[in-house]
Amino acid sequence: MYKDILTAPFLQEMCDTTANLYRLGWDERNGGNISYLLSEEEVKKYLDIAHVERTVPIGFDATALIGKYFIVTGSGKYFKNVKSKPAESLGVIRIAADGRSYELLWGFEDGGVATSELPTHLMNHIQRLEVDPNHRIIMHCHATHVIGMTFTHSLDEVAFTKTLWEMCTECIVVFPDGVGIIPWMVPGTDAIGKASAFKMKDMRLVIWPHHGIFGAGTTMDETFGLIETAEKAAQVYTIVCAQGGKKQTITDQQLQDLADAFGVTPREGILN
Ligand code: 2HA
Ligand code: ZN
Repeated sequence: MYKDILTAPFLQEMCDTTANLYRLGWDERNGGNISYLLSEEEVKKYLDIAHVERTVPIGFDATALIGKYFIVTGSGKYFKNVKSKPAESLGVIRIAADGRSYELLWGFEDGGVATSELPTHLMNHIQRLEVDPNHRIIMHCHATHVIGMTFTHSLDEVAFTKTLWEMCTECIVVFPDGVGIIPWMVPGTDAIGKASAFKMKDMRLVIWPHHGIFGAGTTMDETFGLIETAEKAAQVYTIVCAQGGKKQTITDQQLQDLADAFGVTPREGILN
């Protein structure tokens, strides 16, 4: 027989992470979304994979992900409530054989559907899997200080990355690839998905100006930690500006020394 899906580690990770993102103030109302690539072996312990509740159109060609399973947050669902209402707030889906729809195997019990940002999530998964076979997670949230910085700092991604690296010593070690920044665009569209996925080729953090941030990673902890580190740097930047600006900083040579000491390669073109 099947084990109770409410006890599944992947479901508990979704509940814990959405609760944390809410607690930190980064996912007000229905803000934010997460998708987590699961193996068929994991899903089979909890669900009859031959039983499909509903089939839902995706609206673009996700052929590269046919047969892949994800647990995803639902459209319009509040991160505040995921822990108390997992079966309404979350869904386990499989990309259908036509590549243009997904099969709902479990969840969204009040008739809901997957996140409005599904195009960006799936396009990002396709892109990240091409560069990292261990890739699993796409996470989006409205990280407060990162959003704030997109009003006051240049949106040039080289300059933005350099500032974040300067704000906390560990940043260059956590995201040596830097951050990508796309132009302001309407969320929920294929166009914003394509623009984000293009950036995800070279980096695991993509900022949507005046909106939020996307992170990609191999585990929930690692992806959360990536966003958390960028957000912390943006918070320090906010404080530094409020205190009247930098009087001294971590130099480019010191950033390079850090990269050397931790064995990471900083993105080309950022350090002088
Ligand atoms: O799901 O965060 O970008 C709500 C959002 C859309
Ligand atoms: Zn958003």
